[in-house]
Amino acid sequence: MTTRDELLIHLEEAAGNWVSCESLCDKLGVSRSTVLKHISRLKDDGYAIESVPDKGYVLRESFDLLVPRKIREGLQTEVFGKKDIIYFTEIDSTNLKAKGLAASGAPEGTIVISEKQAKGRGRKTRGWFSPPRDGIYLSLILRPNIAPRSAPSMTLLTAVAIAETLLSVPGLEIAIKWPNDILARGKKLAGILTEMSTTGERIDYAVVGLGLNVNTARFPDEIKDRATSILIETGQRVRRGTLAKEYLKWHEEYYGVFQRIGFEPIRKRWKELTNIMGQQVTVETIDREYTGEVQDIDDGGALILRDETGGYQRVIFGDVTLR
Ligand code: BT5
Repeated sequence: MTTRDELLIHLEEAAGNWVSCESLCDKLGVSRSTVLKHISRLKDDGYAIESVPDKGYVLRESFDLLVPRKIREGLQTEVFGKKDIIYFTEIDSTNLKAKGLAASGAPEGTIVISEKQAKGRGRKTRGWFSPPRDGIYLSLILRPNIAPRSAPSMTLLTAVAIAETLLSVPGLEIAIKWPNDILARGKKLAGILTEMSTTGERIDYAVVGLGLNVNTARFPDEIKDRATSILIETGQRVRRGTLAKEYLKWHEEYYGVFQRIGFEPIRKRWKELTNIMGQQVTVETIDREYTGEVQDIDDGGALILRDETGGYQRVIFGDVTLR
């Protein structure tokens, strides 16, 4: 953890009480000027820190930070988030960090979470807009015992877990779009990035990254017509910590179903939560374009299309457009 993030966690744990500069220097093992520098930068980044010469510092409005303590409080899981929660106020990408940790042996259930991403990643070379403290940017390390060809099912399982989480938010109308989007009234509310490392027929680890727009009020021009947030949809701000915990609970539950029973129950639920069954779609993949009516998803999470000639096509990855 960086000194800056440790400092913020100390202030948050003080729960609205003043913390002296001396005690921060002691706890962090750094000089007074380092503390002052980090406090000043955190303030510049919008953290509500007050300072008074004889008292020290206090963090106001810390109720919705995604610090590990807030995630652990009341978390109803056995494994997810019960191991390490690696927290950042700012990082390039939580998926990148999680992949590094997984490669050096971090156990299943480890999560990486950040208040902001400087280079949030989408699929291929795309980006993910990740403004500070507005969304949930969370990556989960998994070590599923499945063949690499079944990997798309991890993304679909995650989509179901996110959809279940969002169903409890009043006034939100959501649908899953194959393979990795959650839409609200046709606009993108959440995206999933699943990345993995394999050896032969084995998955060493998978990292499942969730980007969810919670209290985002505005999007950049390039995406403002296609992106939305819970705040924009419902007019209400929602606590990110509560949502993140709900998501971890649902994800662990479906992951357990997947391991005990297989993909079938998830496939069934996915089909209830998507709006693309029976729709005419175009799917753009790396090397070609498919068109047809969505018939089904198969037991590995691939999309099954029926084209004009009555032939069936199986598509593993791609970008879907409704026609
Ligand atoms: C995705 O890619 O939807 C996967 C997004 C995953 C983001 C999470 S955040 C935590 C973890 N760490 C990471 O670095 N990434 C994951 P894709 O289907 O390729 O969609 C990307 C496209 O969505 C972009 O090209 C934009 O058009 C649009 N977009 C970018 N930011 C958005 C946002 N915040 N909300 C809605 N749409 C967005």
